[in-house]
Amino acid sequence: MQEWENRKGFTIVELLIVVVVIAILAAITIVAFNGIQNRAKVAATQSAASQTKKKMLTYMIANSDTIPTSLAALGLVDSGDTTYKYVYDTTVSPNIYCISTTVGQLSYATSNKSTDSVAGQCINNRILNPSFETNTASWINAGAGGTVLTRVTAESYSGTASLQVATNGAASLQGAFTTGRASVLPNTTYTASIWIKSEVGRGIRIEFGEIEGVSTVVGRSNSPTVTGDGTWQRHTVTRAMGATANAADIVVRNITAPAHTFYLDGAMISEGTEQLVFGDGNSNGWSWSGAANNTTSLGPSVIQP
Ligand SMILES: [Ca+2]
Repeated sequence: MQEWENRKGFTIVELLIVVVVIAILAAITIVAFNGIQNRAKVAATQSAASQTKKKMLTYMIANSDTIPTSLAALGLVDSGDTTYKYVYDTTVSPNIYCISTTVGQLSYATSNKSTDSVAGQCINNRILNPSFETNTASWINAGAGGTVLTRVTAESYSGTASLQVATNGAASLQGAFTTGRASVLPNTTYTASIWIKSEVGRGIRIEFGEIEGVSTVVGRSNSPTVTGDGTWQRHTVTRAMGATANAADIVVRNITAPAHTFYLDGAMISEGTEQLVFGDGNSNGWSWSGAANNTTSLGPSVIQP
């Protein structure tokens, strides 16, 4: 017994305590390292976006305040995991633009409307009147007659107004659509989305139409039918436009006949398949391409969480 008590070394319990302490210290170090690494990545991406802004301003000074039609003119070329997106409009005065820099999964943007870099990748929202802030222009009723469209301020998802759609129940598939068509490029994929607040238990879908010529509908892609729950819900559908496409529209349809009053807001058509947070010329870092609230717009958006 005496020999046992005088033994040198550690007991199992002591060794376990040491192992646990080392594991905790290692975990703390890893968490701290990841935090520093993420902050460094954000800072590097923001810095790259700021450099982009300086290059653009320098170009504009040398070119009578006009912007280039390609980022190559600014010396910006994709390399490694750093990529750029450039959306712009040289038909308006002053010219408007948004350039986003993406490093890995992080995107920061700079635009004619931003002084600092803004999180997000640059996109065009091709819907002409996306948020009904001033009127109901570019939208009319769809389906059999008897649907009344009204701009209201009692409900809104974005800004202070939305479009109230009151169907009279005379037929199924009544609703509203964008008669002011969105211009799109052929052989390009777009995602259409709109926020809808409908009555509980009522089914609504949106249809994303592909148009060629003046007004010929080539085809439509339907979203799944979403059942209303009394809150704002986003309806989304993606379509790969064909070789003859020049425009697109969004149709919102109440699936069944009984009269139904619902609200639309935050409509967007953007290039690509990613579901991005709604943005228009009133959003941070965004510009209207013409009259506020009634033209297309461009700016940075992040992936919808
Ligand atoms: Ca609105």
